[in-house]
This record gives sequence, structure tokens and C-alpha cells, in this order.
Amino acid sequence: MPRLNDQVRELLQEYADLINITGGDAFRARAYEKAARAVGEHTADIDGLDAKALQKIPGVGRSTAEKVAEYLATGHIPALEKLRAEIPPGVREMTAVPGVGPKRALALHRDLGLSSVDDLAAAIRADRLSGLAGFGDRSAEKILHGIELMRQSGGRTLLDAATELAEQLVEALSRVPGCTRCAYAGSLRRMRETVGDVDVLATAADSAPLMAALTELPYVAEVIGSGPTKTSVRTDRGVQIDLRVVPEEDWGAALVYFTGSKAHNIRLRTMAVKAGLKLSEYGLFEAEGGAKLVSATEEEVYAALGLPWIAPPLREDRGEIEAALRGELPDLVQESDLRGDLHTHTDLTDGLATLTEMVDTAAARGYSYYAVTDHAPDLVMQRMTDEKMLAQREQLRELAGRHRKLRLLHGTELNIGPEGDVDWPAEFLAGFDVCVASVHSHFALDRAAQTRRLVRACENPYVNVIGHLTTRRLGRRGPIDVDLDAVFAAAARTGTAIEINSSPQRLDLRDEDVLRAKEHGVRFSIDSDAHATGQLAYPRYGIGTAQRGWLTTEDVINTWPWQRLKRFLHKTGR
Ligand code: DGT
Ligand code: CA
Ligand code: CA
Ligand code: ZN
Repeated sequence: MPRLNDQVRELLQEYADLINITGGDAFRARAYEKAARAVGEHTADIDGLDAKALQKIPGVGRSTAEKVAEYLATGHIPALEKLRAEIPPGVREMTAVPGVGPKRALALHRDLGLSSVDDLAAAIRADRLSGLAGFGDRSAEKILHGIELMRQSGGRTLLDAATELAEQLVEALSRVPGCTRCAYAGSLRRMRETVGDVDVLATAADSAPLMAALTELPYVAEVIGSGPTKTSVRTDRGVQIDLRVVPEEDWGAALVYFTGSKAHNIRLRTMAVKAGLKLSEYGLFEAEGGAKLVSATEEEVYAALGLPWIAPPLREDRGEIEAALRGELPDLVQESDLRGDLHTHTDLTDGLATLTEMVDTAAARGYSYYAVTDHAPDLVMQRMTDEKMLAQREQLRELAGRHRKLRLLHGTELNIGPEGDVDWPAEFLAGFDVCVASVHSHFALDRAAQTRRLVRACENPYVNVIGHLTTRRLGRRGPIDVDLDAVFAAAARTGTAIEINSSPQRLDLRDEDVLRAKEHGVRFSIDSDAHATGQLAYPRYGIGTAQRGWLTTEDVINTWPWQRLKRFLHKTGR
């Protein structure tokens, strides 16, 4: 639950937006907007205040104070609810699209019946905006661009889009004459789940050709700033790129600095100061006299501070410096350690590729085992039946000899019901080699009920892996409310693995929760949840999350040889 002040801020902002959309007094709308910010930024809790006390908050007028007092007393603001009844929430979302605004949103709703940003995008693609009063020729194009910008989820870019962009950049810049080294740094190198911008570092004696090459790339739409050491641009998809160019001899110090995180850098700098040194992006220097000690490689910089090299996903000041000093850094799991994938789909349910196509792609990845886990019948729109599932099993058994080194596992992705029950009875479940179980419905259950259903799912002797535990979708849907510690304890106790779902839209569990789960002794499965052959490559992102959660091969069941995994999958009680 957000702080009460924040709840009220959001309600007042919504009220202001709805006044604007319905063509109400703009002055009144602005007053509510201002009051919204005032309440949000007010340091004391507004809980229990009456109208008179609320009005003492600077920026809160009488009518706002009355509405807030009413909300605190009854949980309702009738004036807001009246406007809500007139305007679907999607219309308010449309106002936030660059180039739309309240007047146009209302026109689009009234004249074309549009009620969401998705509606709007579809209408533009179907050319339904042309001829509409107040919309010139180029406005549809601009609005579509605005929608794309907005979808960069709160200004942050998903890991797959950022990685693709960064790899293209590094390739293009490496080819520029005079460039001796080039790599991406920042949060992307640390494998954070989303990135604010893409940081690229290069070395050259003369930076000018590199800076020019960046600004001339076809997908660069805007140059934000350019100088001899740093150039910032924005792509046509709204992603910012920062390029820094340093002399080759400073590569290591610059890479440490621009990889971050800021918190990790601050720790390193403090260590340097204590040793009578000074650390910057230009190198490690003696504080007195300023002689440069090292700067050429990351290893040298860490070594001069008395540390081993620290892998970028660990550089968050979450204990990595202490572990490094004790010589106890984890031997992190690598993508090449993965021997199989335990959560994938085919076109029997909502996948795009056939069973054979998926199996062939898995074999090409060099896996030694591979599970097909199509959706179970309770996810009604997937139309699964016992017969279809058994027929798929037959088909899979027939493919058994197709790839000599690949063991094929027949599995399913069960639906965890509101009470923690799953789709099939024990006799049918016993026929699967592996069962993933996931929450696909009842996202709004309260914490106790949510926890109960997930603990019960762990206790089911046929459930091997809990899929995408919190069900969040980055930038689109928040996590369910659940007592994770209780679920982790149950998973560890029952021998149920928790998935790291590698889809860049999910990355669920997230890194902090992985760290916590590991404390409980939980085992993990890093899966693609692929719905197409290309998505079988998703574990490269899940591995990032696993590394940020300090995991080793010991923690990850699908790095284990088949015989060991097989014993794990046979839970007690079966
Ligand atoms: P992001 O872009 O928000 O996902 O996160 P980062 O970590 O990529 O942050 P960014 O792009 O602002 O800066 C890249 C790195 O540069 C950052 O990880 C550490 C370093 N850096 C930036 N500003 C500072 C600073 O004020 N102090 C220190 N020590 N390092 C900084
Ligand atoms: Ca960055
Ligand atoms: Ca940056
Ligand atoms: Zn799935």
C-alpha cells in the first residue's frame, strides 16, 4: 500500500486531469494539480487530519481540503467518482501521449469512440484520424511516435531492446578508424532489469571521428550534446546513448567508473582515500604528488585497491566489497552452464512454433535436456484437453531419437487456482516428467490468500517449479501482494524450484528477491518461457538476474547433469 499522502496525491491529480478532459475550468484544474503535489511532498503524514488542518498545508485550498477530509473519513470523493463515471480510464491515459493532451483525447473519444492508448495506435494505423477536425496531416505520425516513447516504460528501456542497440553500437563504433577499444558499460553491463540509458565507452587518440560516427548513425534522431570527451544522442525510439572516449591507457579506470554502480564507485573511492590514493575515471593516483599508479585495465585498478576483479552484476554495494576482501566472491553461474530449459511452449497452446521447430532449436543450443510445458486446461482460452496433451506426449516420444544428445521431457505449465489447487488430479500429473505451476488469474487476492495458494502449490508433490512467481510485467503490471519469505521457506522445504523467468518483459523473480530466496536455501530454474524459437535465447537475460542475485551452479537446477536433476524432480510424497 503506498503512503496515504501519495494515494491522495494520485487522486487529486486524477481529479485535475478529468476536469481538463471534460472541458472544466482550467484554473480549478491547476489548483487541484498544485494541491496534489503539495500533499505528496508534505513531509508529515496526513492521516487523521481534518479539513481545517489540511488547509494549513501550503498549496491546499478550502475545497481541496474538504475533499481530502471526506476521503480520509469515508474513502470516497463523490465529485471524483462522478467524473470517473463519464470518462473511461483509457482516455486519461491518452492525454499523457505526447501530442494528444486533454482536448484531443476527448475529441478522439467522442468522435471515434477510442478508449485507450492501444485503440489510438490502432486507429492511426488504420488511417482513421485523417480528416478529423483539429488533426493535421502530420499529427497522426507525431502521436504514433509519442506512443512509442511512452512505451519505453517510464523512461526505462527493456533489457532486450537495450542489448540489441548496444551491440549494434559497439559493432559500428569499433569499425571507426582510430578506435582501439569499445564496449558498453553502465547498468546494461551490470545486467539491471531495465536501463535508463545506454553508456558506451571507447578509446582513441582522437575522439572526433567516433563522435561524428555516433551522430551520423541512421537511427539517431537527436543530438543532445557533443564535446571532445562525451556525446549524448537519442535514437528514433527515444533511447538515450552516452558515448565517452578516453585515451587507450585509461581504459580500465574509465570502464570501472562508467560501469558503476554509483554506490559501488563510492565504496571504491573511499577505499582509495583511506590508502592515501585518489580514484577517478582517469586512473588511480597518489593523493600527494598526483603520480598515476594504474589505469589501463579493470583488473589492475581493483588489484591496486587490494581487491580481486569483481563481476559487473555484483557491483551494487550489496556486500560484494566485503566478500571480495574475504576472498569469498561467488563463482557466478554463466549462460554456458545451462544444460536445458524447463519452461517452453509450442503452437499447441499460445506458442508460435511447432513442437519439432522448438526441439530442433533447443538441440542447436547444445542442451542436454529440454522440457515442453504447454498450458493446462484451466487457462480456458488455450483450449487444452487431456487428449491433446497425451497426443503431444506421443509426438514428443517419437522425436526422442532425432537429436542424439538431447533428452526430451514432457511437461506442462499448470495454473495455480485461487486456493492453490492445480489443473489435473494426481494420476494425470504423474504422467509428466516435469510440472511448472504459475499464477495466471486472481491477481488481486489479498496477501494472506495469495501466500496460501503459492505455499499450497509448493506442497503439491507434482509441482517442480513455480513459474514467474510475482506475475509482474515490467512497465505494465505490478507484482501480486504475497509474503515471499513464506513462499521461499515452503519452496526450500518441499524441494520446489523457483523460476527466474528470463523474458525481458518479466524477469521474475527479480534480483533482490533472488538474494532473499537464496538465503532460504531455495533452488532456481532459469527458463526462457519461450513462445517462439527466437525466444529460446532469453536465458541470457535471466542469467543476468541470477548473477545479480549471487547465484552459482549449485543453486540452479538446470545447470545440473540429468541424473541429479532427475532426483530433484522426484519430490517426496509422489
Ligand atoms: P541507468 O542509466 O539509470 O540505468 O543507470 P547507470 O548505472 O547506467 O547510470 P548512468 O548512466 O547515470 O551512469 C553510468 C555510470 O557512471 C554509473 O553507473 C556510475 C557512473 N556515474 C555517473 N554519475 C556518477 C556520480 O555522480 N558519481 C559516481 N561515483 N559515479 C557516477
Ligand atoms: Ca546508463
Ligand atoms: Ca548515462
Ligand atoms: Zn509459460
